[in-house]
Amino acid sequence: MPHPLRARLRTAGCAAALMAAGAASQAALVDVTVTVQNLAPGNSIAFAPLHAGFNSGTFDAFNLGGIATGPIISVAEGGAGDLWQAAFAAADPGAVRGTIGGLLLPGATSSLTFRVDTDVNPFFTFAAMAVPSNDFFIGNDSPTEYRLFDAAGNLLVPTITVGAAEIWDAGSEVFDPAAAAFVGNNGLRRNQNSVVALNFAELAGFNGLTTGAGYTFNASASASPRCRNPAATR
Ligand SMILES: [Ca+2]
Ligand SMILES: [Ca+2]
Repeated sequence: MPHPLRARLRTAGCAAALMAAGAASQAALVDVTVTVQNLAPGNSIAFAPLHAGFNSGTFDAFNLGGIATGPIISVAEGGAGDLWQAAFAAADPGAVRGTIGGLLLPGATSSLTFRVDTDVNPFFTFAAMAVPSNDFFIGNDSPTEYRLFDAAGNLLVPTITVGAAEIWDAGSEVFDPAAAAFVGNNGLRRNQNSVVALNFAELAGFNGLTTGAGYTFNASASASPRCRNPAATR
């Protein structure tokens, strides 16, 4: 029988994060509940549904300084992530993938339970669009950045915290509030023809606009390199 484990992906006071806690396990098969929590201040950034997968560490969706391709663009521009999921499945057929929750507003939490063979899929990969934005997202550049399980199936990483300084600009769509998801018309997009870069400063350009959820946006993003929530440390 699978061992139950609880994982929590928390968003620090500036952007988003994974936290797992539970009994150590010996068997390869475990049920892992991943909780994603948006710890951004009220009226600040929200996240599209979080795409995630436990995997073998081979699916690499993007590179800092590289041209974004279809799979990560499908996350960064609109959040649907359909091409990201398909590319993940093609690159790593044994991965256990899913999409956690719906629109994650500031302060909100979503969870999903995955049945994971820790021998086959010890790594965790995630990606979600940050909104409002044209093409901003969170996610791990290296597919082996987060090894959650050791060879014995013990949980190694109970928490992943993502700060504002770790928000990516896909470089695929020009900054334009009129074309930004959550505050504008996504269909008005224009090509940026750039590369993946770290960028959260542009979020302030949406301040004062009314979001699709009805609140007036205020980025309130800070430059601290990792806005780690004390409660989420491991
Ligand atoms: Ca990469
Ligand atoms: Ca952009």
